[in-house]
Amino acid sequence: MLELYHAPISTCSQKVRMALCEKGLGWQDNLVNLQSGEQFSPDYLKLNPNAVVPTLVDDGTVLIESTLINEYLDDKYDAGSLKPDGADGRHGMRLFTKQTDDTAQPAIAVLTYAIGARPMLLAQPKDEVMAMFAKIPLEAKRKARTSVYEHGVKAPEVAAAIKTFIAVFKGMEDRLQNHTWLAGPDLSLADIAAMPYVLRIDHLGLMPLLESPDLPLLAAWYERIKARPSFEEGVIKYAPPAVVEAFRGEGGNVLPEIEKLITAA
Ligand SMILES: N[C@@H](CCC(=O)N[C@@H](CS)C(=O)NCC(=O)O)C(=O)O
Repeated sequence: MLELYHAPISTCSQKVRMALCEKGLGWQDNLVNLQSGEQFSPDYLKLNPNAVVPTLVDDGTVLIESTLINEYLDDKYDAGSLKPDGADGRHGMRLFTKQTDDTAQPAIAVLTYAIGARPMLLAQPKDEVMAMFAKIPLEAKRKARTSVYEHGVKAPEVAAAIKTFIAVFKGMEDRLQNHTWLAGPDLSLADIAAMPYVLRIDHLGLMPLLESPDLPLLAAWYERIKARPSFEEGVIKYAPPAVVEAFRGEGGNVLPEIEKLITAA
């Protein structure tokens, strides 16, 4: 039996849920409330010492790291391969998933906390918020989280995150010059890895990053991936409309400042 510890709108959880749906696999939901800090509970830390979601438990085997979980699912379960044929295609796919893990994931966390989550955190007692941040195991992440909580979109990490997404989206556009999907003619784990970042930028209302006339293939790719049944089933079904609406509203409030950062990037 597959048990997934995840959070409804977490990008890494969306990635694994979409892969599970593409593979036609069912799973049991174990929701982890990231806002209240359930990721730091001693029981959860035994499963995932990094204090993050998702974690997959497959018949007692504990798996962490969303990219590696998706590779595991594709290796273990036959139906519908999510990897390109051939060593070079697979290298291309893994280069993309590695690069997005290294760059897009920390950058999306910065934008999400600076824009979407910050108002909710500011409404909580500061000492409680700081006590929660103090539990984040990685120093760089702890510092970035504190900086965007304190300074919002004026934090230097936000300007860096905008630059990161300009580069990530340009890289996707370049890949799409060669084939319909990011790593070949068929949808692969590369597309599933990219989807949550594009969606989050959309949910945060940062459309100038996506709707550039220089990114026509990315726009068409986004429409194609949204049309997959796995997108509805694994992603949209879990996204609370009130949270998405709140994210868009907060994004709208800071859009003029974000546009300045895009111009300066
Ligand atoms: N490299 C990890 C990153 C996981 C990650 O950062 N998850 C976020 C949600 S997308 C999380 O749990 N954040 C909670 C926190 O940072 O406190 C993976 O791909 O699984």
